Amino acid sequence: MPTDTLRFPDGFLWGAATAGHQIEGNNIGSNWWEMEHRPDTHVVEPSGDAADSYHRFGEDIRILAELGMNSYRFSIEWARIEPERGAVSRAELAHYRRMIDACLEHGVEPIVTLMHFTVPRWFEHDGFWRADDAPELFARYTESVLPILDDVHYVCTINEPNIAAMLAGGEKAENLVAHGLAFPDLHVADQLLASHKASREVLTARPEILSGWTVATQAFHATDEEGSAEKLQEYGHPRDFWYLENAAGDDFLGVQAYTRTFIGPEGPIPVAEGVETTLTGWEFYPPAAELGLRSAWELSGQVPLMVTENGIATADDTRRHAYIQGALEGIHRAMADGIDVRGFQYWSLLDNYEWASGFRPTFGLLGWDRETFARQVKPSARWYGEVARANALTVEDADTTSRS
Ligand code: GCO
Repeated sequence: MPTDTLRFPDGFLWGAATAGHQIEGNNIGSNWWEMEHRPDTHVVEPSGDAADSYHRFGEDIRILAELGMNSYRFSIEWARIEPERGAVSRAELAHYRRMIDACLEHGVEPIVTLMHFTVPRWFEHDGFWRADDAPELFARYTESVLPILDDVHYVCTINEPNIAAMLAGGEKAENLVAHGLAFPDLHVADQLLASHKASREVLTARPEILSGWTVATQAFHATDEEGSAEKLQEYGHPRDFWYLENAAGDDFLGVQAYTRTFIGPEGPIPVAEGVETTLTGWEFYPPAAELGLRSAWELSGQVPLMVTENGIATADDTRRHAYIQGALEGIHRAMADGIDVRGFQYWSLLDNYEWASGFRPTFGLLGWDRETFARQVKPSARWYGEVARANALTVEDADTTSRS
């Protein structure tokens, strides 16, 4: 089969993403831990020890680097840094500094997320994002973290504020995308934006840091029916576009994309019969990242972008390879059209705790033994690491494929 090579720019950040609560284990001070253990909880299982990455981060970062990646996106748990209102743990700050150091020692660019869905219990009890002082509290937390950010260049303030606002609107976090997204709590959306801005303001004390938030893009497609295009705007704006527009002026914007959503005149349509779906029930749709980038670039007024999450939950690792291949081809097309994309962070480095769905949807490049936590490198991880090392992707020749 004739092949072609798609080159990526020097310094392109090839990595994988994780979130503290989903991999660390025993994040007991967080609102999610508390919720997981309520008698009436809707989550299928608690996070427990998760992947024990709180203790095994050194090994995880070493494997990532040895595979060929040059960046790692991970999050700091606010609940560990500030377990009680106003009480900052120096030991936990030192823990996350060790993670940053582990990255630097391996030549890995650390991409640090400050808030990936979970917040301290006390923050939720004191009014959550609805509390008047929420932006101030988030800024104060950012100030606590500031001293450990030496040599960090990318900080994601708030992960998926759009999903966070929908969760706050009462949605149960059970596979939002597959069943249509709840209407967001607009007050929470405003509070998240204010918190993001307040955090960015604090981060300006370190001019070497580029900061932004990361948005879940949905690659909406209108059906041919009358009214679908209008519905797409009405549905998409408060759930997706508003967050991209409000990234205007930020240093960068994270795009997180997995699948697409069809919109008919009445709203979102479930995935059609016979279409390949993943373990989360989402359509297998590799161009999602490209479409997210195009939408983010346009709506933000050309803020530099990074794919901060893109991936697939599957038990068939060959589909992961195919998904990443397709996604990267699309990202390359977007870049060839002049869109500034700084990097690609596959979701996720490890099989992890997929929130209310528990451990069943496996997104990881690495698996791990449920008894011993021993890491297992999947073939897709070795292949992806080689792409990263080469800074180039081999594709079937354009003549023999339907690349357009
Ligand atoms: C999110 C988060 C991740 C998820 C991932 C797969 O998008 O919900 O950023 O925590 O695990 O997106 O659903």
